[in-house]
Order: sequence, then C-alpha cells, then structure tokens
Amino acid sequence: MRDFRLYAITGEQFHPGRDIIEVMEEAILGGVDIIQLRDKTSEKPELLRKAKELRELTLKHGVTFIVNDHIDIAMEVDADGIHLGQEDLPLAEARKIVGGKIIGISTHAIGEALLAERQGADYIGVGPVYRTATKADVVDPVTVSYVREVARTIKIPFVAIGGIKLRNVDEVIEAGATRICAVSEIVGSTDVKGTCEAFLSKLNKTR
Ligand code: 3NM
Repeated sequence: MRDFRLYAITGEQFHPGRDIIEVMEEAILGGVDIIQLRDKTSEKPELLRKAKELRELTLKHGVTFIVNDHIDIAMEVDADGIHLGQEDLPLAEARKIVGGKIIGISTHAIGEALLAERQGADYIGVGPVYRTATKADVVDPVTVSYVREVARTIKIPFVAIGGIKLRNVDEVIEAGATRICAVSEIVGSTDVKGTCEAFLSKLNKTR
C-alpha cells in the first residue's frame, strides 16, 4: 500500500449539523492520506450512499478510502480496502474476498500484532493509546508502551489510535509512531483543516 501519515475516521456524532462529505473534504485539504468510513448506526442503504459519496470524494483527491467492517460495501463501491477488528471476519477469509485490496487490523496486544503481520495484514491499528469515548466496546488503554513495543517489533506499517489529540501526540511520536489516526480531534474540530495541518507538521518531523 501507499505510505501514509495521517489517517482520519468518520464520526458524525462529533459534527452535528455538518455534512460528512464537507467535513472529510476539509480533512483531505488539511492533508490526510486515508479516510475510513466507520458508522455503527446507519442501515445498509444509508451506509452504501455514504460509501459511494466518500469513494467519489477520495478519488477526486487521490486519497485512500477504507471501509470499516462491511466487506460487501467495500467491494460494491470499489474502496481501496477494509478495516477489521479482532472480532470480525478472520483475515484469511477476508483476503479471499478482497484479493489485493488493503486489509487493516485493529490490535491491542503484541500477540495480535504479530499474528496480523504473519497472516498478511497490510497495516495494523495500535490502540487505544489513551482513553477514548469514541469506540464503545474498546479495551483499556494500551498506553504508549505498546506503541514502543510495536515500533521495535513489527515490520508492516502501524498507525497509533485512540484518544490522540494535538496536546498528546508528541508523546506518541516519541514512542515511535510515524502514522497516527484520530476521530474526535479531527472531525470534531472547529478548524478541521488546521487541525490536520498541525498534526502533520508534528508528524513530518519524524521523517
Ligand atoms: N479504534 P478518537 S480506538 C475507532 O483502539 C477506534 O482500535 C480504536 O477515536 C482502537 O480519536 C478508536 O476520537 C476510536 O479517540 C478513536
């Protein structure tokens, strides 16, 4: 997969009254490399409509588009990839369906990270680094020590996630993260573009 630095996930609860496409376009203009559609509440037709619109937007800007959980929707809109949790479809099964598309896996412990790498994940999520209210069923924070362990151990790209804000991202970068993902800090910002630019200026110092 193409390398990336800043990964934004949709979270419509953080921008009531603002359209998802408008917010995500602002994030793209701020420099995000990957957009993920993550929506645990919409019914399938609504989800498909959003996926189509985000596919169009990301193609227009040359940004990678990932769909969370719903492989059928990812295939239907020809997304660049899918993101799966530990409880979702096993990676080997997903690979049979998506072929060469990107597969990302959420991991919360080094054993899960090593397994995902061995099974052919294209990237892994590493989190939640800090406490977050964005993901309902999330485990306790893994802290920056897990980021440090992954940075030492794992060869495939990894992205730190969970409670990452402009005020704490330096600590995550110091632990070895060169790619980060945020939901509330980006899409809930009154200045989405400026927030992305501020994240990137910190991340760019790692390269
Ligand atoms: N996955 P925020 S944490 C979607 O640890 C997601 O796998 C996580 O949202 C994981 O940036 C998380 O608002 C939510 O904390 C991240």
